[in-house]
Order: sequence, then structure tokens, then C-alpha cells
Amino acid sequence: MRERIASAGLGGIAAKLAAGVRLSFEDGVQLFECPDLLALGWLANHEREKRHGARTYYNFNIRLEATNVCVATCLFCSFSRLKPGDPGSYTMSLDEAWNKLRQRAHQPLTEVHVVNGLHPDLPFDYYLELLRGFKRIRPGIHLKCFTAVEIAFFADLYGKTDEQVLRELQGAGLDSLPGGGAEIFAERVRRKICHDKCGSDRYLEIHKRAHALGMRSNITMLYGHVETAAERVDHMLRTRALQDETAGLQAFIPLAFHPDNNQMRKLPAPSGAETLRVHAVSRLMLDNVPHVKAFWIATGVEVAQIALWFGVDDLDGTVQEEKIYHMAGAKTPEAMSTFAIRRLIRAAGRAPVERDTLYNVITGPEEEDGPGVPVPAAVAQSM
Ligand code: V47
Repeated sequence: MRERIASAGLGGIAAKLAAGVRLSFEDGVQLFECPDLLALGWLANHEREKRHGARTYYNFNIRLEATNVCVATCLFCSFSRLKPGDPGSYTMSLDEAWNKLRQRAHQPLTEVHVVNGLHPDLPFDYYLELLRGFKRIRPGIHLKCFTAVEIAFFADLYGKTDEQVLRELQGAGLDSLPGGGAEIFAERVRRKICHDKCGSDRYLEIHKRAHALGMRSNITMLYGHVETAAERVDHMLRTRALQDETAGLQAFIPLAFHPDNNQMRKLPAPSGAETLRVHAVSRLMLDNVPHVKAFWIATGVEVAQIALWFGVDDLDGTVQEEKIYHMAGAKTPEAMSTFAIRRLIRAAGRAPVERDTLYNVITGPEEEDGPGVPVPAAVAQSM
């Protein structure tokens, strides 16, 4: 492999990695430009195995989008509706949202992941009560809710500081922040694709404040639209700089752009090869972020499986219902049983580990793969 890496022009980068020297901006761009995907993957896999061996994490979670009403006009979004009452818009009552958890009383869930539109009319109490209700129903559940973009929106709408919003939500049960809303940090891209939501500096500052309050968070990167390789690397370096300061990030999650039913629908979706490349470069550049996650809903199940040899050590979770990607054309199922996840990890030659949100191990690779908890018949048929 050494010869192949050298002939791919990656000898210098391989030497840096072997010596524990951090990769530079130029290295990142070179990795994106290198045509030899296997050489790149080999390096990323080496870094992955140094940290995690064959272990591959997933969790037992549900995903909930309580409203799709959103005042932001992001060009890539197929999920949002501008105003309450617009065709296709919805806002769940608190009881409807809580029922999503009540209905899963028989499942050993550990996490509820909530992402919403930026609704202009709901009171702040709606969000506080949403969290309190989840904790009343299942006191031990981990609430990973509201992107930094939502936190900034709440602060502006309700006349609070970002820190006040975080503290009040934490008081109501918020445990960590998901990584959504990061898109691409470069201002050129943000102006084009999501000009009317929170900017990158504030996004990163909110994560920093959440970490100072003892919460953990993730950061995503939406790729495969109008961004350049340099802008992807810049995004990774801003993430790395935040992590140097706080060590509060758990996972970096590249998200493949889905073009159906949105204002960027003329663009092609990124290929499987591009998806492998982005995950591999993420593993190599983000030396201080413990986990690189392939969100299987976005990458496709098969590409996620191969990505386990291209730097990825985490597949997110059972999910069970998902709207953002399916409204944008995702052909993946909306749910996977823990059995199906463990089976696909083993079939890739990796060792499945069920984790909680904070990466405490729940079920190790040595456990037998039981039948898992069944998913609804309609979903199972599409798997
Ligand atoms: O912020 C929206 C993205 C994100 C499209 O933290 C789109 O563990 C592709 O953040 N094509 C929400 N992407 C999902 C998210 C997430 C997913 C999995 C795990 C975690 C985590 C977070 O979805 C949005 C936006 O960046 N998105 N529309 C689209 N058409």
C-alpha cells in the first residue's frame, strides 16, 4: 500500500499522519483532489482503526420534527413551509409529539432527536413543555434537540440571549445539541443557500456556550451542492478549531445533498464515490473529533456500509420516522431495526456496538444478534 499511496501523491500526508502531525488546509484540498479513492480510504481507515478498531456504533433513537413551519428560505430545503396554514404545513400539538414517544413504550430507546422549522408564532413555553413532557414520559431518555440555528432563532424571537435560551432549555430537560444547521460555514455559500438564518460565527459560538454548560454536541456539513473543496476544508478546520477550545464535540456528520423538491433541484445528487471521499477526508482532517458518522438515511444503506472502511465508525440509529430527507427524495427506509443495523455492520466485517448518545456502551459486539425490536410492517417491506 505504501507504493500506491506514494504514487497517488499522498506520501507526504501519510508521513505526517504517521508522525502525529496535524494536516493543513492545503493537505485537505489535496485529499479532495486525489483521484485514488482507495489510497485515501486506506489512510482514513488507518486513523479510524487507531481510534476505534473494528467497533462501529449505532443507537436506539427516534427522530421527531414537531413542525415544518419555517421562516427561513434555505434553497436546499424540501421540508419547510413558510407560514402556518400553507399547503403541506403542520405543527404537532404537544400531545401529538409526546405520543411519538408514548407509542414506543415497548422499545429500549435511549434518545429522542428533535429538529424543527423556525416557527414564528409558537411560544417559548411550547419547547420547554415539549422537553418536560418527554422527561415525564421517560425520565431516563436523552434529549438531543434543537440545532444552534433554532437556539439563535429562539433568542431573537423571545428577546433572550443565546445563553439564557440554552440554560432554560437545559433546565427543562435538554441534554445535548444535534449538529444540524451547519451547512457550509463559508460566508459565500451561506449567502447563496441559507442567507436568512444564523451565521457561522454565531452557530459555532452557540456550540461553545452549550459545551461550557456541560452539554455535548455534533456538527454536520451539507455537501454536494455549490461548495468548493476549499470551502469543505475550511468548514472542517473551523470545526477543528472549536474542538481545540472546548473538546465538547462528539461526532462530525457529513450530509449528502438531496435535490428533489427544492430550489436547487437542477443539481445532481453527490455520487457514492463522493460520499466515501467526504467521509474519509473528514476522518483525516478532524484529528480531535472522536467520531465520524455516516447518517445512513442520507448516504444510503449500502454506501454507509462501505464507508465503515473509509473513516466512519458510527451510523446514527434506528431513526424510525424521518421527513427532511424523504421529502428531498431519499430512497432509504425511514427506520432500521437494531437487528438490521447489527447485521449490516457485521456483513461489512465490523463489530457492532450499541451506544447511548454519550457513547456509553449498551450492547457490545460479543452480544448475540437477537431478533431486535420489530419495525412497522410497511417500513420493513421497504428494507
Ligand atoms: O440541518 C436539509 C440537512 C439537516 C436537506 O446531530 C438536507 O446526530 C440534504 O442535522 N439534502 C438536519 N440535507 C439533519 C441533521 C442530523 C442528521 C443526523 C444526525 C444528526 C446528529 C443531525 O439536514 C439540516 C440540513 O443540513 N438537510 N435539507 C437536503 N435537501
